[in-house]
Amino acid sequence: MPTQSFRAANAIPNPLVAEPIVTESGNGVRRVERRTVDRGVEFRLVESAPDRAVRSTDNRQSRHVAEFAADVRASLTIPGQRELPSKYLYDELGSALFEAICVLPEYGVTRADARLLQRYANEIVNRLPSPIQVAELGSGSGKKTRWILEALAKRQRTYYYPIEISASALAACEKEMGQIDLVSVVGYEKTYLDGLRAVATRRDSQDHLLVLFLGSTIGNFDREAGNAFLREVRKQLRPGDALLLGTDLVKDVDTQLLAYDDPAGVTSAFDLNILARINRELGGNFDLYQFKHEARWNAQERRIEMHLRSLREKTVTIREAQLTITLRAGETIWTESSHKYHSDDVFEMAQGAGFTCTQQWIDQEWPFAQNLLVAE
Ligand code: AVJ
Repeated sequence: MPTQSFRAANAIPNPLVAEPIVTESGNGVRRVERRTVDRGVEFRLVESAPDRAVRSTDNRQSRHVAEFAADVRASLTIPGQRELPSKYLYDELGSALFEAICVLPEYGVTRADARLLQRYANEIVNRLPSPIQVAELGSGSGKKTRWILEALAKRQRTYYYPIEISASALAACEKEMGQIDLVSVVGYEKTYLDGLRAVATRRDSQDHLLVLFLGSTIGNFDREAGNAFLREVRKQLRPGDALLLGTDLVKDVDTQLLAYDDPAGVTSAFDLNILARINRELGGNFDLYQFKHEARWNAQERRIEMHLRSLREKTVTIREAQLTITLRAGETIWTESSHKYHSDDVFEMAQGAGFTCTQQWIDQEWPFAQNLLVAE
């Protein structure tokens, strides 16, 4: 009997064992096809792998740990105010928690961003040169990008390159956007500028580029670093290329504080997860119950700051960072900044970086601006 059931299972044609036919289709997409034919029925397995086939090798994993450990060590030992780099908030759990933040009634940023894109997608697209390809910095799941891609795909086949350090967010984005007619998606699991460099060097000489930097992610940068970042983006562009930049605008302080300290505690969980991640990936022993999430409005810098306050004096060890620190009772770790803008700020930022802000669309319900910056 066991022999027979073994035979029956074995008799199912399995394309996985067939010889792979590999084709490179340009734009970094590698197509692997395996085919078997059984009693006239063809079984086919097709995988499309953008040039990230090497993205999770052991090598890369250990490099990631070393870099994470070095960053944690450097930022937690800054004299005066300890910090952690906000990009480490976004592991798989952090990205999922951020998606939850985006649907909080108190956090209007994402809905305002999406409303503007939905309402003005055609108007925005009509201002762009052709042919044009699209790169997105920090795509997240890419939901709101759909409006722009659909508007563009009405006039041309559109290549869309999401650039994202979160593998899970990138996978979700590729799946979702890959379903739009006449849109081809090639994801880059890279940092913003590395990804943009890869996209920019790969394109043909007649192709223009639209860079999307949505959701007010620029707000994570200090003002000076934000300006420097825009200049770096500009360096990868040609005159006439465009940057669509989302910026959350200054609004009343209570509304802003509530958006970063919601009563259901989702933002608190998002913030605390950075400590949990250090425990998981770097062998840390933070006791999350001994920390309290805090949102502050820094009026001088016009930014919300997220902090984690240690409720008591506590010694923490992080094995992979070879680090032991003692936090005082009441001391905070600064985990993120979200700068807020006046609508005029953006025109200045654009000028300083070699762009002209040719148009701005502002949401009336939740002050937020979509800005079209054209490379000079
Ligand atoms: C993704 C950086 C735009 O600053 O509003 C939301 C991140 N942090 N709630 C923001 C965030 C806490 C968000 N950005």
